[in-house]
This record gives sequence, structure tokens and C-alpha cells, in this order.
Amino acid sequence: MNRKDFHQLAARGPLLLDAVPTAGCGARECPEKWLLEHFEVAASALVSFRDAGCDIVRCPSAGANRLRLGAFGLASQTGEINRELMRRCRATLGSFPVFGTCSIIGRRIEPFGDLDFEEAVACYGEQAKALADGGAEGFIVAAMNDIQEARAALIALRELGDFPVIVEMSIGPQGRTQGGTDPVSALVTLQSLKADAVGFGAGDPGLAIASIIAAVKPFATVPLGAVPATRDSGPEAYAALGPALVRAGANLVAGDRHATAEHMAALGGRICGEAVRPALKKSLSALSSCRSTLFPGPEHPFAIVGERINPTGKKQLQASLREGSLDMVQQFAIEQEQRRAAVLDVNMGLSGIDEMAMMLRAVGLLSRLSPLPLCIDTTRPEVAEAALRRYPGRALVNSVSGERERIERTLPAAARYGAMFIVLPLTDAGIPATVRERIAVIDTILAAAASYGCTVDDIVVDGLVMTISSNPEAARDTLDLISWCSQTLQANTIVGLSNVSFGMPERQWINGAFLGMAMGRGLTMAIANPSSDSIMATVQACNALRGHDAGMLLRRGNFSGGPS
Ligand code: THG
Repeated sequence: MNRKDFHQLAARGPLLLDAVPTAGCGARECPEKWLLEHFEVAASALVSFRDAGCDIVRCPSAGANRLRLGAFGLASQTGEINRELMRRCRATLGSFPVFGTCSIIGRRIEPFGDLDFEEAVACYGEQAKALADGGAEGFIVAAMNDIQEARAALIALRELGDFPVIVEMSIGPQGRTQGGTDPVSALVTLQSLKADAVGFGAGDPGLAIASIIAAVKPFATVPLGAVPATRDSGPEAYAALGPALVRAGANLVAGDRHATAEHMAALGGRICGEAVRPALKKSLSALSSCRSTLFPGPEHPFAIVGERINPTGKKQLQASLREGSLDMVQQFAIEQEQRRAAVLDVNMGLSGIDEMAMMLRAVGLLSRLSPLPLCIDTTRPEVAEAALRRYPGRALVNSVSGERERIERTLPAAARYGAMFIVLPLTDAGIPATVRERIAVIDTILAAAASYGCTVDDIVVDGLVMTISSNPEAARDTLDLISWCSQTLQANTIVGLSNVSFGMPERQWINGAFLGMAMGRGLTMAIANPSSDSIMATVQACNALRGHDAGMLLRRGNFSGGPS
């Protein structure tokens, strides 16, 4: 089964997935090894799940990664245990689809813990390779409670081949994963990273999975899965949960580990007549961190990308970065969040420092510290790529221009990790003089992006505003480009706001006025310093005038951009 086959199958769904055979050993024994030694237990469970009407069954390989097996002294048997388990599942069921199961490693991964991210990817890669060698048709990354661990597994599986991969997150009593990720952010992050389906299971037995599915469905570009908790309910009571799940938008329903073949047969009987709701969108403009999601766009509040984590022109920040300190980066992150920045730009381009190392450290720190999604601002494609690989969310890349290196290297990196990216309408020959020529560059970049599967929803066009002190028509051209992007292309737009007033007196007022004019033409984001009252007051006033956040303005009773 390749990815396309899986999507065709899911479209005819709802698909029923089994509950995974369970081992009959105690906690001190390795369940995967035990099942291999008592394979008749697994075999009879698999056959009964198949006969109960499941569409896909799962190899009971969940905990068989090197680090978990190591706890039982079985690390050296990782390949053999996975390969043999899968081989025997296939031997039992013939051509019936069996998916490999991967689950938690049991250690926190960078940037949330001390396990190296690449070590985690390699750990999943080793297990997945053995399962593929044993005949896996696809994979389920199940019961994950840390988004970064789920990402590590998904990256490893994507690099293995064209297998369908379902990723299921476990949601706790606070409506978030144990690591603190909300379901929408998990969905946005995992579908961008090319999960073929994203599922939600209840880490808390009282949690209603149907309400989670309903809440995330508007943002799904992939099929959704639901894993209802059995609790102590019998087959009929369990099955009664099914129709509501499918109506809420579940395309796959899987049994939790306590469900028996009788539970699955009853569940299958109840959902088989339900019509599945396909994903509502093919692509989505959204940025995520591990704790929140931001939707840029004309229907949403205007988003300020805080520009301050950038050493350009900042002596003190330069000095502290040269000493290897991220204290000022931390301080700027907190201050910009308090001033209501929606995204944090991170630029570590400074002569005399290791940009790659500092970018990775800064991204790690900011991922732990701030709920805001990041904008990775670098001219070096390899720095953008490494930062995207490790960032536990869906970032914005700053930027892809028409320059050859950006199209050939930065664009594919953004596409591979599913990031959104800023499109700069300039080329190796420089900045085009006319709006028409800039549009031609945008079209060229979009055509290249389409070849990697990206759409207009994945981009934010930079209006490339130049200072009016050297070209009085600079602002007008940018405004015209913003109008075209907003109305014709229907793309998000951004400007580096302070450029417009460079060399002019009373810069703050010019910046504020230009921002208001640009928002009137459809601008959806700006890179700016949120410490500026004129900018933040304009943002809040314009948001209120567009029907967003008027309530907040009324409650606050003033127009300052500061913390309320
Ligand atoms: N478009 C895109 N990306 C961009 C820009 C753009 N990135 C960089 C820049 N323009 C936006 N970021 C900044 C960062 C800092 C400053 C201006 C724009 C800045 N620094 C002050 C100085 O140079 O004197 C220091 C101010 C301070 O201390 O805060 O002004 O257009 N896609």
C-alpha cells in the first residue's frame, strides 16, 4: 500500500483499525519479546480483529525501539524483534494490510529534554526499517504525548519510503498532550510534516474524543483518526460512541488497547453505514508552535512579526551573541510577546559567530520559552533547513526569493518540512522596478513551489517596501502589489515596516500611517518592533475597524500596544 492507495481507501471509509494484540506478561518482561515467543496469542488476536471487520490491523511492535528494549537488555535484538514480529503477522494474514506500530521512546527529546533529536530520529528509523523489511504496509505512530517525539518518528518514516503514516496524539485532561500541545497545533504541525492521517486518543478516560475531532476538523487537510477509550464499557456501549465520531469528522476509528474483537465488531457495525466527511481543505495558512496556532489572513486579526531578535544595528545584542549568551534573545522574546507580537522573527546573522549553532540554540530556547510561532530569518539555506527540521511546530521561513540559491535550496527545504515561507519578489538581477515585474517574479516562485506541492496558502508575499526618502513612489508601488496579492492572488502579504521611513524625520508616524494604508489594501502581516506605540495602536485600531478585537479595545479603554 502506498500513500495514494491509503488516501483512496480512507476516502471510501470510515476505516476501522484494530486494538493491537496485547501481551500476557508482567511489567518486568518485554511485551514485544513475549509476543514473539508466544506468537499464537498475537496471531489469534489478529485473526479475530480481521474477522471482526477491521480494515487494517497493527503489528504489536509499539515499544520495540532500541531505547525501550534497552531497559530489558534487548537493545541488540531491535532489528530482529521488529522484523520477526512483522514477518509473522504477515505470514498469519497473507495479503491483509498490517501496519507497523511505533510509540514512545520514553525520554524527552531536544529542545524539551536531553535526548538528541537526531538520535531519536535514528531510533525510530532503525525500528521502522526492520518493520518494513518484515513486510509492513504502512505505519502508525501511536499514543504519542510529545509533539517533538511524534515529529522525530514521522521524519524517520518519511525518509524510509512512500509508506502511509498515521500519527496519533494522546490528549490529557487539560485538553492538551502531556507536553502541552493543543490538538489544533498538533494537527497543523503533523499534517504540514506530511502525516497521511492525524488521530487523537484519550489520555484521560473522561475526555470526549468526538469534541476534539469536531474542533480540529475545520483545519484538517488530511483524514482524521479517533481512538475512543473503552473504559469498562461493553461492546454495545463502546460501539455507540462510533457514529458521533464519524459525524464529527473522523475518517478512521481505532480501538484502544482494552478493546476486544467483540468491541471492534460492534463498533464496525455501527459506523459502516456512516458517510465520512473528507478533509475540508487541501492546504491551510497556519503557523504553529508546540503550544499555539496562528492563522494569518484577512478573516483573522492582523499579525505582527516581532523583529527584535536580529543583531542588525544592535550593538548590545551583537556583543552578547558574540559571548555565546542568549539572555537578550530571551528578554526580547518575553517583551515582544507582552507587546502582542504574534510571531517571533529569529535572525542570527552576525559576522564572527557560528550562525548555524546559534540559530539552533535560539530556536530551542524559544520553543521552550514562548508560545509564539517562529519566523526563521536567514540567508543560508542550510541554516533554514536545520532549524526547520528541529522546530517543534510549523514555522515561517524568511525567505524565498527569485534568486537561484533560494529557489534551488531554501524552497525545497521549506517544502520538505511543510513550513510557510515569505516570497521576496526579487531576483539575482536585483529588485524589479515595476509592480508588473515583481508579479512575474512571484509567479515564477509559485510555479517552482507548486512542483514541490506548495500552494498559495503556504506563502506570504513581501511587498518589498523601500524608503520614500529616496523614491517617492516606493510606498505606492508596494501598496499596489499588496492589492494585487490580496485580490487577485488571494495570498497573505507582509512588509518590513520600518524600511518605508528610512532617512525620514518622524519615522514612527510615517510607519503607523503606512501600516494603516497597507492594511486597507489587504496587508495581513508586518515585520515590526512591537515596542512602538504608533504601530501597535494602528494594529489594534484597524483590527477593531475590521471587526476583530473591538471588545478588547473597549475593555482596555486605551490604544496603547502594551500589556493589558
Ligand atoms: N522583509 C523580510 N524580512 C526582513 C525585512 C523585510 N527582515 C529584516 C528586516 N527587514 C526586518 N527586521 C528588522 C530588524 C531590525 C531593524 C529593522 C528591521 C532595526 N534595527 C535598529 C537599527 O538598525 O538601528 C535597532 C532598533 C532596536 O534597537 O530595536 O531597525 O523587509 N521578509
